Amino acid sequence: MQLKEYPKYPKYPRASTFADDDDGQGGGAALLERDDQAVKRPPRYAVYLLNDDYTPMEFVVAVLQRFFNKNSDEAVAIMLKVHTEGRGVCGVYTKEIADTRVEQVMDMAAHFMHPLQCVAEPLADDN
Ligand code: TYC
Repeated sequence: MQLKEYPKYPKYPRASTFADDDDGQGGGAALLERDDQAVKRPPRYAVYLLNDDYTPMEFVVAVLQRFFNKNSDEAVAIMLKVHTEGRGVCGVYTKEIADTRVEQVMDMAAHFMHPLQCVAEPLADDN
């Protein structure tokens, strides 16, 4: 079904007030004339796996599937990237979720006594 765009009604701006809404209105911040208090996306964190010489490849693939929702092809590709390049991104999350993923990976690695390392790093400001 092809719907016409409904007329704009600035009195009640749409809930999202991010600067890059792409609605041709310059974002809710301008609309509300509150540039200084513009809503920003929360900072995001990339979670990385680091290579080592001892953790079995199968374990790394299992971790990527379990905690980062990768299918087996994606998991193998990321594991091989880490294996050959030293590190690779498993996912990008808000701080709490990134920290939780790191904790889960480190916990499972310790349980199986593998030296696998997982770290979270802030992405360059993407707001
Ligand atoms: N280098 C490991 C091996 O050869 C495999 C490996 C891949 C380990 C990725 C850690 O994050 C890692 N068994």
